[in-house]
Amino acid sequence: MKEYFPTIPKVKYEGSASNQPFAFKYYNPDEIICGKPMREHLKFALSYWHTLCGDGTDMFGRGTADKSFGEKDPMEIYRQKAYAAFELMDKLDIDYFCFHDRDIAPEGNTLKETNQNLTEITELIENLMKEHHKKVLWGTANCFNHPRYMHGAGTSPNADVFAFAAAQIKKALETTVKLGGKGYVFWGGREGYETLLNTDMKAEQDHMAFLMRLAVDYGRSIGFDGDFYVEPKPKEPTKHQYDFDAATVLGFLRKYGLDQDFKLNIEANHATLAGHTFQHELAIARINDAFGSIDANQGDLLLGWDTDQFPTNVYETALCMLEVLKAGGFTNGGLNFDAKTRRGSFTPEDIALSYIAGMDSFALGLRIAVKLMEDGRLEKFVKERYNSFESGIGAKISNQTATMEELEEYAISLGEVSTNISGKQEYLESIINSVMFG
Ligand code: XUL
Ligand code: CO
Repeated sequence: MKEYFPTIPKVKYEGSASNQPFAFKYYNPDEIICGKPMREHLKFALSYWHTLCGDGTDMFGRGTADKSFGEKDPMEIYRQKAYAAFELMDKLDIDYFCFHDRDIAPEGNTLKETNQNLTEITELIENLMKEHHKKVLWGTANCFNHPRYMHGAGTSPNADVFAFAAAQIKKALETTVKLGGKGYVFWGGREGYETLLNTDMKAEQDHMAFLMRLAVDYGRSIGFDGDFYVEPKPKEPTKHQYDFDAATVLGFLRKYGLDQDFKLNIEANHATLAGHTFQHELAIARINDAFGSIDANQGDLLLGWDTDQFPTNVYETALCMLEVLKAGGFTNGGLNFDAKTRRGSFTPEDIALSYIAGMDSFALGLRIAVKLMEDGRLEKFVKERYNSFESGIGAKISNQTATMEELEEYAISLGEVSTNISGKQEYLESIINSVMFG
């Protein structure tokens, strides 16, 4: 059988002392941590688009990596991509993958032809999944690349475009169900506006919600029993995206009665573009029972766009995994590396080294998060910080029986607040360092 990445060996756990580049230093897939194997805590997924399609093209230059696998015919190229994807997942010990419809099969001249292409490659992928024991984390439709989506898809001012988007999502849902995916993502690439001077924001949002309702109803009717996700992102490609951040999306879902079917897919770099920390977005999802899945990457805080870098900042991965543990772990979701190698990291080996770096960073993050929980000082501090709500007037506030009159009377009787205690931010940050570095 043809080998697509002959210079990449099967990557195994060797421990932190290893200096072998193609080895995991911290990710030991079958090691049991808090009652379950690391692979189940982390549920790593390969992103088909970056890994098998992204060629390093940027606004100033053409691709630096060839992902055509020596083929010319579009269908043949995509068949090779599929074989290559499964070889990579095997070598990197990755159990899941995520895809857009257009990542796995090429567009034809008509929608009918495009759908036929997709059906054909889906069958190949289904067989490869069985052979290699791999699973779909989530599927989605690419409703942003084709020129017809210049003004958006579900939010386009053109009803014909809406119909095209619906048709595309219908087929993407069928594909996801056929491949046994437990997640389906809506990411609003171009679902937003460039200027309000030409935009009926209410109509656009009503249409988008209707499209999501149609997708839910259709998905459930064909047996999709997984989670629908919205992936918040504030901007890029549009100036303003309607799925701006976790809180905005929750407001939208509730307004349109979609909150029972949708959870959130939180992406690190999207959080920072919205001016939030990754931890903030995850916490918003968790406290609203909307924690679903994660697009694992990191941005460059000096840049104002989505750089989709492989995550290597362990402080961030630790705080992320702390949120995941607090949320009770993943159910249908997981950690999808929505990340690409830099334009200058153009070799096949770079792909493997980047995944290893990302997986090890999250494995370290998990190990640290567990230690932070076992250490207990952070949790204890936060609990104690609010203990004024456990008795007296505080208990009446927390069980919501206090009245305005009573609170006024109480405040007057106090004279002044004399019990504020320090927030000890610096001390708490030093606890993280001591847990991380011993
Ligand atoms: C774009 C992005 C997408 C979604 C899926 O910023 O994150 O790749 O994850 O459409
Ligand atoms: Co993403």
